[in-house]
Amino acid sequence: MSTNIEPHLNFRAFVEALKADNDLIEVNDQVDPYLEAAAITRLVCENDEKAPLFNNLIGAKDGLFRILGAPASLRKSKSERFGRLARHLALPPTAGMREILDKMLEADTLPPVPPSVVPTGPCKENSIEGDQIDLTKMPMPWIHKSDGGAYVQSFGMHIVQSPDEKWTNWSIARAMVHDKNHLTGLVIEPQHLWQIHQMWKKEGRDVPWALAFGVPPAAIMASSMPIPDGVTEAEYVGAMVGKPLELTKCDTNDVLVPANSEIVFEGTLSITERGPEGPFGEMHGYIFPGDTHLWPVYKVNKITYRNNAILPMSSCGKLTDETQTMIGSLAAAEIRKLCQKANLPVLDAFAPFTSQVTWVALRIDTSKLPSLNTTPKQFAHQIGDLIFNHKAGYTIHRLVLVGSDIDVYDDKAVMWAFSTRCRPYDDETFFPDVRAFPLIPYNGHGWHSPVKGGKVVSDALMPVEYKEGKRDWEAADFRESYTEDVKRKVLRNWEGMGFGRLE
Ligand code: 4VP
Repeated sequence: MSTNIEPHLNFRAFVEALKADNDLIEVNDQVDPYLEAAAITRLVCENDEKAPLFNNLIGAKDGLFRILGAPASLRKSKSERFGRLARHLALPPTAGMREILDKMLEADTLPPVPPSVVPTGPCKENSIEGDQIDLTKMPMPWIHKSDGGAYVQSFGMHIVQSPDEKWTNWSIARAMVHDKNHLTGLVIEPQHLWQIHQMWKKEGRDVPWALAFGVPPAAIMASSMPIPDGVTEAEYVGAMVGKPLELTKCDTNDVLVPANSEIVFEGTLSITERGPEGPFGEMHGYIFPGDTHLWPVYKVNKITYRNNAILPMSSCGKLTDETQTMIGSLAAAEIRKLCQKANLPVLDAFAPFTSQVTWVALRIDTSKLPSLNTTPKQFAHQIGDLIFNHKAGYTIHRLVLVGSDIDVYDDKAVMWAFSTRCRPYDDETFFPDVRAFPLIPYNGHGWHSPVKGGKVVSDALMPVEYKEGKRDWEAADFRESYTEDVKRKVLRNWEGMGFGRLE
């Protein structure tokens, strides 16, 4: 009997949990996987609407496939804003971002829990192979009109292993349909998929590979997080959820996949063959039509899948979707951990959505600042050198240092501190020699190197915080500018006066 049956360990149960939460819309009318499903999902993301489950796609056949859009986007309700993320981790739907990120970091401090290998599982309920496979005939989602292809892979999990078998990496990286049995996709430095691809290149062999869709939600979260090089996500997730993940062997290679995956592509990632890939409407909210490049080719030898399989899809772009809720937030969590391990007084870290997750705000324990005996320049260098030279800081171009009074999970608070406490240029330290993130338009399509420089530490700490470890101002807001008596009275009478309920 499987023990991986709860929503965070089983994608099908996760879909049921969203339904029970009244956070799912089942779309039973026929929907076109060419643009229509993604357009609906895009509007869902732009309005924090319920996740759409497309049960009736044009071209679906023999159980391949349905689509779940917006699997980890936001909910409209303020108190359950991160409810869909929380359900990935068996947290209550009211969990805040700090609680979610703490859960994701917890495994770093726990002994790894290796997966258990099981003989079979739901992912083996159906299969096709060889000439039966024609990816061009399946209801592959075409996500943005100027995309270079049908991006079947926006939320699946690539599984590759180092040639010495010591490290098995799980990660998300985009991939599109190339022809009837091939995909092309980004394999980009310094990502772990790229690192392992390099290792096999040295060996002169193609990479045994699987791409699993609809994996345990806790696993897809770890796949999005920049955990350290060499750490096997299956063991990290096992530690995080407190039990082994059940994996089963692919039929045509030795790669182990979550046994309850919705759909599994088995095959190889080529070390020699490349094909046109992109463009793709990306996480920063842009697509550059015609911007096609050559990237490695994946060959699909066999597909196994659950009955009535569900393909998860991220219709990514402008706020707010999985590329912000997961990529940004989880990078920030890892950055917090790195700072704390280096004994820097960092209390919280978060990538404000309104920065399109190109910034991370670091909440500094202001009370500790005087005892550091540091200067703003030294402090900025200490933090910038650490984070911008580390893979976890790859996607982040601005670190904003804020005082203890700032809730970094509140974009408005971060923007307030940045705008009013960090004097442009004078309070900023630039890093022209570190690795840049080429996907950001000002890098990949700007005036400067797409892969180097353009990073900054913006110091929004005030001199009094460095010198005295406390602030000498009050915020001109409801919380800080009124007496407790007055606030209590206002809140008591609020709805009676005819104002709306405060959530
Ligand atoms: C987190 C990195 C990243 C790399 C490529 C891409 O398409 C999205 C994110």
